[in-house]
Amino acid sequence: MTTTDPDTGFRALDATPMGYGSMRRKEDARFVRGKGRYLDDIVLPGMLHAAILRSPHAHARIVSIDTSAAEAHPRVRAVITGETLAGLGLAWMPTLSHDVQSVLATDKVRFQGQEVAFVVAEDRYSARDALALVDVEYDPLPAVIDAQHALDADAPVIRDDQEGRTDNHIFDWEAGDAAATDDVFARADVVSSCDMLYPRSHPAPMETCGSIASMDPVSGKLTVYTTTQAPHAHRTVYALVAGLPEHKIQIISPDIGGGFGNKVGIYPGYVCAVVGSIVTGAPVKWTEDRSENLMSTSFARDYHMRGEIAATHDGKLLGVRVTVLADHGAFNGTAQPSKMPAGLFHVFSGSYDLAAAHCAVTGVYTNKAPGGVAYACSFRITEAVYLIERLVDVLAHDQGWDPAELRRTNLLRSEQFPYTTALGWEYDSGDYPRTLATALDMAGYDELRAEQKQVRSAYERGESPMLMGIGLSFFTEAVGAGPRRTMDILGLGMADGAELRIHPTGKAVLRLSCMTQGQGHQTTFAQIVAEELGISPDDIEVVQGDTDQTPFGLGTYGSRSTPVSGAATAMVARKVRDRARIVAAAMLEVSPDDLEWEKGAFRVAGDPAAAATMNEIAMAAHSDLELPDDVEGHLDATCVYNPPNLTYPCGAYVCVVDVDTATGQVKVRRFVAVDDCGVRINPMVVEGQVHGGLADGIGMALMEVMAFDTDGNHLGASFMDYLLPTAMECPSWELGETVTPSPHHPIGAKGVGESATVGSPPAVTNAVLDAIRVRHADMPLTPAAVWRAVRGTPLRTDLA
Ligand code: MCN
Ligand code: CUN
Repeated sequence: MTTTDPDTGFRALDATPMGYGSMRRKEDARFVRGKGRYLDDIVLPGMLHAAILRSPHAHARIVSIDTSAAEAHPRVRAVITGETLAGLGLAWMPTLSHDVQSVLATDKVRFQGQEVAFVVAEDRYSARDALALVDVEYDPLPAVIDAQHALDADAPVIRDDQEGRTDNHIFDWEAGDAAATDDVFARADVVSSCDMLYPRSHPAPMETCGSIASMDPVSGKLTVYTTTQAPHAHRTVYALVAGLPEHKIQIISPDIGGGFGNKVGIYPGYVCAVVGSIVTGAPVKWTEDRSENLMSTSFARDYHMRGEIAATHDGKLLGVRVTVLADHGAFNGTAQPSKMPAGLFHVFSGSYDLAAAHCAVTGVYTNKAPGGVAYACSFRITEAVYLIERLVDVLAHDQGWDPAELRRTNLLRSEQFPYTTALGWEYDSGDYPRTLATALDMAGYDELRAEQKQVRSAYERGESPMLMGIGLSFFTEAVGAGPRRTMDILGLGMADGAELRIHPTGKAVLRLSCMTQGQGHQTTFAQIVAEELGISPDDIEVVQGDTDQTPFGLGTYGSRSTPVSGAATAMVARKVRDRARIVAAAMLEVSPDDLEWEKGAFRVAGDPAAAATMNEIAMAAHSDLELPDDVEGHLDATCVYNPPNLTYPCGAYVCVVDVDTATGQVKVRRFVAVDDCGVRINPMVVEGQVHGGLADGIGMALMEVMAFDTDGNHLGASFMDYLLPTAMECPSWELGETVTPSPHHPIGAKGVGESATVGSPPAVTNAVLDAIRVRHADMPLTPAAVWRAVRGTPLRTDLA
């Protein structure tokens, strides 16, 4: 149970802990004073500004592009088109999924908002003005907007840039044992099935994406300031694309105003900024505006799923079968481990002990923006958890079973861990029944059901339009990709480096490859070192986001920072501690084996007065103290951590809603969330992560959708149309916890950054559908969708 202040709802703070515990975030001293340093705060001498001309059509052939009027603009310094780039071999770039993506269109445009021309000017306004002077003649083509028709025989072929292509099919991929699963279904007493759409959405970080590229013509060094969650991965991709060695490329990620997956990929604007800098000989800055962000840089989800669940008469779950149609947009640019085109979707057997499971995923091209997977998804686990948690509720609905009881009797039991699922994942640890019981207790489940009955009677008597719903979800997350043996991105194995240096005065600097976007790494990674070495977190500086200053590693996404970089941090601190033991032994003139570690100092066993503190050891390590021959001086270490397995956090969520059947309006009355992410480094930061993710879930379930009309016009390109949840829609969260440490992680921690985004959408959806007793309706359950569902005519919200 957490120590939450009952009046404020916030966790009570500990004094600055010498290790784990709730302490205020070190970075907030800057952020709350407006002293963050974001991309927009960086101004380089002579910097030029760029803007991108985008396609108004979802699908059209480019007949001609006339740039002469734009070039004649007095403040324009360069106009770059696909033709310019083709001359440099840069008109197309590799995507994260072994496809290519157009940087600036040469032949066709394939989605509304696609990049067509890049204008570099002396100021931002002139660059924007000059866009209107570029004259593009288009020959519009019919567009493929509904993924369910992408494979129709008469569907227009989107990717005719690929030789011999006659359709919009990208891949077929499957996981699990099809025959065993069919067998289980043949033997089952009851089967429920359901078609469901996890609609296209957007990460929508507060800061949009951008880049400042500066190519030094003398040294030949390219410096790129950019909003990236993965600086080292970006550098390697630039190296491969531009043919420059890594040491001639420096990627600097300044403060990031939210990433949520939106800042994993490399966008055409980034590449154009580099070319712009080469062409003009000056630094070039490109930043997208809100509409460009929503229309062009990444999307999330867009999975059309058909799921089936099999069970016995008495409610024992047996198996799950699913087929997925994945809408990947015009270029296959989704980010996930290379060998898994549907990411980690195949954890969809969830938190239950199933005999068999199978999925078949088909990816298709449509005339929509590329770059899927982003938005706190743990590589598609959002979709997987939604699928199974909706299916369990559909089954309960069909059989008249209680959804809490159905979950309780089928959850994995703690003695089954480590547990290998029917799909081959090895879950590391968990106490699922206790986690669920904690949530149901906190919610007062039985009393809620009793109240719901009364509310429904009043509704049925015609006294009130209101209904009440109780929605559950139980999720298992899989975070911390690697191991590198099974997981890579573009051939780069998913291990992370860490470097730790203790200065002579005992202060420390920790250098990491991961990149904070708001998660508080400056604080929490310092706390890991503090816990291991007994140095105050205030005395440990965490350096991230500059490839010249940090070791190689794949970056922050899929909640992998704590599982991978966090493990690297603990391991490197332990290496330093081992070195410190040798130094302390020399100081105290005893054998290293005679020393006992007590946080912050080594003491001589049996003579507690004889001790050396970390501060003293640090100074001695840099002094003239004589050390054994094979021991170098100083106090530092490096480490590369290759995770042996993912970590598997879990959680049980209970959402209570009030639904007005007259208006379709849903109010989330209560939300109980019990998360288990193993050992918590900074419980306050963990709760902040959970709060954010729960709000995301309300957004997804009730309001967020990237809708298109049949011509492919994007209907959500501003925050007036693409609705994000605010504090107004959120209740005061009620959080709880269980702690089952990860057995293979050096400090027992599991990632948590996406848990709530993964776990909350099905809880909210299940609550609304529970209220109105409707078997299924797709998210977002907007007032219109709820109103229609109540009246038996469901609405497809992603198409207009
Ligand atoms: N933490 C902890 N104890 C644990 C687990 C985590 O104290 N047992 C702390 C960590 O030290 C870290 C934070 O919680 O400060 C999140 O850790 P982790 O779960 O490792 O996730 P990452 O740091 O890798 O963050 C990535 C994750 C992802 S993938 C998305 S998307 C997302 C999310 O984080 N984007 C965010 N949360 C976000 N929060 C903010 N404010 N902004 C974003 O862009
Ligand atoms: Cu999938 S969004 Mo986060 O992994 O950067």
